Amino acid sequence: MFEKVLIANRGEIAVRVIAACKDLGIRTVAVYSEADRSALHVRHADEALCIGPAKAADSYLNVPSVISAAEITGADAIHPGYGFLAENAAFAEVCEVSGLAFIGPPSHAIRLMGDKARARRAMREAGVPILPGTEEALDSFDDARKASEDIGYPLIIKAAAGGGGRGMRVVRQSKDLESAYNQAQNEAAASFSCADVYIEKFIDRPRHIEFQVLGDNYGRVVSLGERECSVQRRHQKLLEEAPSSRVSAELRDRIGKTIEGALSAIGYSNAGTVEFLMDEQGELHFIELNARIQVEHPVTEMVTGVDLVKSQLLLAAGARIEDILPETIEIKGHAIECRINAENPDTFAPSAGLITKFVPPGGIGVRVDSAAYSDWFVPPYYDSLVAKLIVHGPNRTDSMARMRRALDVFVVEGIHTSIPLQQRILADEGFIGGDYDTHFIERLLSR
Ligand code: MV4
Repeated sequence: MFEKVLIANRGEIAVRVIAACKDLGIRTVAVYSEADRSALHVRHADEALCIGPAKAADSYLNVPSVISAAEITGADAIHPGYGFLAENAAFAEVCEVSGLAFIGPPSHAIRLMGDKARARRAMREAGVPILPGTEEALDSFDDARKASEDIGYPLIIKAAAGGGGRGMRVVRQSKDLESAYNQAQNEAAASFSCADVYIEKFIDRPRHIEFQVLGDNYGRVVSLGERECSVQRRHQKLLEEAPSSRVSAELRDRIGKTIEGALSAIGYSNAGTVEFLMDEQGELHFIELNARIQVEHPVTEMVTGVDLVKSQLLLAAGARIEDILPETIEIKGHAIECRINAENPDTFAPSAGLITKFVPPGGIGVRVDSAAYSDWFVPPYYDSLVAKLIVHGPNRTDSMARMRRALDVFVVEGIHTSIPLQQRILADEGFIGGDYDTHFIERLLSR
């Protein structure tokens, strides 16, 4: 096992990774920017090094600074958390050649999944259902025209280097294809320095359902079931739950087996999330694979009892799946996570500032993953997540009741948060009935 792990991240995920290291008796190194001197992850780690100015590009994203910090402190592994360097294949490669274990998938798998068109082909070849569309970047508008004739309308043009919703164009009629194709290409080039785009059949009212996997270095991959992530606003998830009320045990097993085989075939290891869209018929279609631990991983931890971050550390150190996981993964009860963001309640713009009072809820079935505390200043440079509130109960009804109770007593003063919006969601009949899709928040806000 590793002796010392450097956490190349900040906020709640850095605190979460440090906790898993401590549980395993591993020493920890925090890195921080000049804006994060008083951050909680700095206090929790055994050692901490300042790696640069507030701007992420100069600190948390600065590869030479992060690698130097690992070398100076004698760390033998780096955990990237999510965001920042987590899905940077070049960074994973630098770790690999510097003799530092990268706690995540191998760089070749990160690179493959970073190209969404190639990822589609790899998954289709391995038997995972995908939407009709192209499996390579389009070479010309002529290519797009030909593809559109097979796929039909509506269709969606996506950036190959995109993901998470940026650089997409929905096209409903053939007369709009050319301008959409050109716009998508220009946007892709500007946002990702890669103009490659591909086409997919468009699903109008999808549910966003994703499967958690863990893989070892010996070709074994295991599915830990799904999360329902359709409650989102402008591609920012606000609430996630596990399991999904629309996924039967039969569908969970079938898709689980399929992705286990597919990821094993491409040499995937460590943690990953396979994203699907569910259509109106209840069929799942692969769209992307996220090669990292995700924000919403706790809901899977609550219903499976598996510590995913501890598993990442053990797997990266060479453990076998059969030595660290139960023989069969059972889904027990129901879990919900609310992402408590520091945001303006009207514009939803991130709102930095001093938290004058922070009193998180507790009690049976309640977990809070956070790096916030009373008198901490939320810096304006990073994402606006101040806490993840996670509840677990024997079933969805009890889980929702626990979430309402926890939201009601969660005290965050000095800044605005998303708590009032999440209280509205938990009071909504559509949500309570489990009948919602990715347009749910739009409809809620227009009422
Ligand atoms: C789609 C889609 C409909 N059809 N692809 C947005 C995020 C990115 N990961 C994929 N996204 C979508 N892809 C096809 N073929 C609709 C969306 C989409 C969406 C997906 C998940 C969660 C929220 C969403 C909000 C708007 C659009």
